[in-house]
Amino acid sequence: MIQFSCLTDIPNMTKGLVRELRVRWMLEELGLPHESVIYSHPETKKDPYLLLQPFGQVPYFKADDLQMFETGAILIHLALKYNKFLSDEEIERAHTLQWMFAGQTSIEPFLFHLFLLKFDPEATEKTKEKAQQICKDRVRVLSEQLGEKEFFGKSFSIADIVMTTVLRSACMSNFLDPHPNLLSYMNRNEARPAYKRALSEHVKLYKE
Ligand SMILES: N[C@@H](CCC(=O)N[C@@H](CS)C(=O)NCC(=O)O)C(=O)O
Repeated sequence: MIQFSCLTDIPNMTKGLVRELRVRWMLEELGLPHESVIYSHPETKKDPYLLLQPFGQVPYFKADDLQMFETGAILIHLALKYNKFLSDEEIERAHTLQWMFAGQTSIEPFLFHLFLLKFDPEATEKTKEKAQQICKDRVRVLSEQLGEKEFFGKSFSIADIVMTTVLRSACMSNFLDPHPNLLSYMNRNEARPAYKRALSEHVKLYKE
């Protein structure tokens, strides 16, 4: 049985933002049986957890003889193994990977930085405004690039799993409001039955 790790005892404000949701969503899309292994935050910082995820983060992923970490790599592995959500046509595949990495490296770190600043008592208003502006600019470029397209590639792909989950925190800060195409993109992807199933399992980890 495929297994992946997730956290319990984590703040309610991270609901729907933890990266394990991406792996859940992919597994639901693929219709693969899976189980999540739940850890407390302190447990992830010591052995035996560190043997599975050396940075002490979630998720790790285990299937048969394979043990790995890094959400993006897990999604690529699953897409290649099951030949879904990553085209085998060279140009389309390259563009899917481009948008997947754009989500993870050109958008997510800036949104995360802003998230951290919000809870940093030493962060000045000026620093927060600057960080906000970077996020707004990145989201604007994304909106321009998506244009009237349904997805970042020709069809739904691992790039959309990453981008949708990355943009959830941008949604919470209302950064998508000036961009109806991105709002429709989010609605379209979040309406997928596999996403709904994944999110419903994910939120069960949180105590109200
Ligand atoms: N690059 C890693 C990042 C994993 C990561 O940041 N996990 C967060 C949850 S989204 C975590 O475990 N945070 C708790 C911590 O760092 O102590 C991946 O994509 O898998």
